[in-house]
Amino acid sequence: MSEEIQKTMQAAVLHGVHDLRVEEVAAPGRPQPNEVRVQINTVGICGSDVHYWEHGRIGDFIVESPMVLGHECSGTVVEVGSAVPDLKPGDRVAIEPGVPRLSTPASHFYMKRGEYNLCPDIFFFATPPDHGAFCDYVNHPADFCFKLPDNVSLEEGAMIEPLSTGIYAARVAPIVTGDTVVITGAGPIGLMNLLAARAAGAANVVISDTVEERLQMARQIGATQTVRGDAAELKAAARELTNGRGADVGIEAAGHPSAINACIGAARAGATVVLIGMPPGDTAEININDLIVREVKLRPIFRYNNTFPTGVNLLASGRVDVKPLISKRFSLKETPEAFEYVVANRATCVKAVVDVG
Ligand code: 572
Ligand code: ZN
Repeated sequence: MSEEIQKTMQAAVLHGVHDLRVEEVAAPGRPQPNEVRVQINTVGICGSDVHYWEHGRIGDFIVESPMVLGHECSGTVVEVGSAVPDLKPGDRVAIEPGVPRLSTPASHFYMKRGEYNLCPDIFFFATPPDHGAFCDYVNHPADFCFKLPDNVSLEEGAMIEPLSTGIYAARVAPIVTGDTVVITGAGPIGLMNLLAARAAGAANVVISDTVEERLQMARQIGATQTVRGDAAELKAAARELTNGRGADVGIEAAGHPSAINACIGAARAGATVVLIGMPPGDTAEININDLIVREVKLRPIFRYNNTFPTGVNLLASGRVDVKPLISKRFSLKETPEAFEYVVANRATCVKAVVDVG
């Protein structure tokens, strides 16, 4: 192909704390042989995007130079590299934002094990210094673009990324048919985990939060019980459902020390508690003796791997419906207002999305 392609495009670029600008930037050139050029359609706003906007950093990842935000994205393939076997222009795809660069032996080691989320050199949209997807076009490896069937919208496709944490948690725990699961935290991550847990066959999902609006949403999308109270109430709820044992699986999605301990406390002996939330200050006091005598296994997860094909199937089959979680839509030009909106409406806004195309 040799027609001219656009040299510039619009993008939402973070210049500093509370300084997000929609401006003209250089567009990507021709895709590499293994890449496709994707015209971005929908990008969800993640808590990490908001965190960079509010604080300019997450831990050691510091926004040192202007960075395009956004990593929950989908779009339409507009050009295909010469070595791409299975995608063509016009295909609608969900984009997996994390791609190992394979620049070190360690990276090859983890890639060959299928644990590519652990590759130390992973490229990840909107994690400094890597640019994200609040823009018109990206070039992306075709292996990390997943064709959506006709019955899955691009908006739903963009939700596969946040759903992936739930798919991965359910897989590694594992959640098996009939399980009783407790989830601490009913924010976007907790709610995506709720959807994935039900799809994995959990018979009972008890979810806790301090915000009633979030619990109401949780009940609407499949929570069998919600708890607004403290750790004792969550534990009592889990025990009542399990002949006094406690939950088979715990999923910690609040990132608060008290929620971590509430999740562990509600889990039965021999359970796995999946840790997703990152506590501010990085640490939490945990009773190790309690973990040992009850053989409660802690299983931290870092992003996910190999979840997108599952995500496509869950949406296409109707086993998961992410549509109720999309709370508000904005245009690319309105991205700065979208961030203001998300922060002002944390209790009720689960997922705001930017319709780029
Ligand atoms: O969807 C990917 C994702 N990952 C998050 C948060 C939100 N969305 N993580 C929490 C922050 N870490 S990090 O290691 N980092 C900024 C690279 O602290 C990544 C995973
Ligand atoms: Zn995210």
